[in-house]
Amino acid sequence: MSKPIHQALTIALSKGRIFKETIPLLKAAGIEPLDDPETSRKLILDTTRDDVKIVIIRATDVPTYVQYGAADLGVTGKDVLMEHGGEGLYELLDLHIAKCKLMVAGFADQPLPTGTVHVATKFVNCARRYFSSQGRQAEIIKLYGSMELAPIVGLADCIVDVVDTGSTLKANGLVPLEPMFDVSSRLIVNKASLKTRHLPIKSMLRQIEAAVTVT
Ligand code: PRT
Ligand code: MG
Repeated sequence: MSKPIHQALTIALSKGRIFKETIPLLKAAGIEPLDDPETSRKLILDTTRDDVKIVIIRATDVPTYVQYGAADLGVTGKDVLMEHGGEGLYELLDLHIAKCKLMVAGFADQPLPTGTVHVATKFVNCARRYFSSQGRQAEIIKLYGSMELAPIVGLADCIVDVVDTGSTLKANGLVPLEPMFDVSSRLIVNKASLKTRHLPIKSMLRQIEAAVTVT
């Protein structure tokens, strides 16, 4: 496989909140994208550093790109990372951005069944691990979006999803029931890249680390 863009260090980012909140941290390492992914259709962005490129991909694909070395580095939510499993990569740094919680959510007035709980989620691995670690039977129903609808239409007793303000749950008559874990975005690195490109990665890591605001 030829890897033309691999002369440079490649950082995988998703559009939206992760991109917006990562940009100030990359700036501290002298890295500023030359295009705005919200207005440009480019998927590979040159930056103010000749030796660094940014690839724009779906949030859930970031660990996969880094696992296979298609990107050397990436920024991904802990939720996405836990769901992926972390194979082939290392978590380098907690960036303390894009914070939220992975939650079990459902109806305030309906306790979850003591028998099999029907759980709708896109986080099937996280949900399976959570319920089985508590010795609870769960049927996990994989969805790709609009999880909040599932309990309302009787598809599931509850959902597992990321929650920030809780207003999306509230707007659909749901409440947080059980917190599973706190989520923030992490800087991840391909295991082989960390060995072969140790020096540039380490210096970039130091500069980013110094810019992180722990909240
Ligand atoms: O949207 P797409 O399918 O491409 O992927 P994605 O949803 O995984 O990407 P994106 O950019 O929406 O989220 C990227 C990462 O941001 C997630 O993996 C989380 O780590 C983090 N994050 C932080 C959040 C939120 N806060 C958040 N609030 N991700 C999603 N949400 C959703 C939430 O599920 C709800 O539907 O935003 C909506 C508003 O939340 P409330 O609670 O404030 O109403
Ligand atoms: Mg989204």
